[in-house]
Amino acid sequence: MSPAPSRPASLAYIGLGSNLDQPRKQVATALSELDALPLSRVSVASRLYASRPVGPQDQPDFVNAVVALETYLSPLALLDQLQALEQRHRRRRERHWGPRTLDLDVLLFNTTLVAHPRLQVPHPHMHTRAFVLRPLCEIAPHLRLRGQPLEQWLAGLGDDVTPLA
Ligand code: ROI
Repeated sequence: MSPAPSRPASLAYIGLGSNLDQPRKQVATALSELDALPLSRVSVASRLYASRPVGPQDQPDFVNAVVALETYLSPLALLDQLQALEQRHRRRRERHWGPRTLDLDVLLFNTTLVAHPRLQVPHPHMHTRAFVLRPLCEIAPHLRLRGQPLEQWLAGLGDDVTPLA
């Protein structure tokens, strides 16, 4: 991620999800594309997980993962990059909460709160979603959301999220 500016990098956590067009491949490819984003590098990536869909059940299971991304981009510049990357995967989203080729969500950005029409950070639903919390817990077990450890949030949710072999 050269050139290295003099200020420290930010640490963003990004959630990845796919349930269309070879989801494992979509997510695996996106992991290396995230590492190649300008002024950014993936410092840790979770394993890939299979998860039952949250929302409408008449759609395929998802593949999910979470990465920690060191970045010198601002939250909105990062969002622009993630949306461009989704488009390169010819993102299809057939209906609200329906199947998609690739979804990339900014979950956390340092301890920054972002309340912008295009972006809310922390992601407003992340503490309710095992498909985010389980991989996040693998790479950042120390994190707390709304004052509560990830494991505690997970304990209150059905656990239908399992690592892929
Ligand atoms: N369900 C699962 N299991 N994984 C996702 O990534 C996912 N993404 C979504 C909705 C449709 C809410 N459900 C999901 O956007």
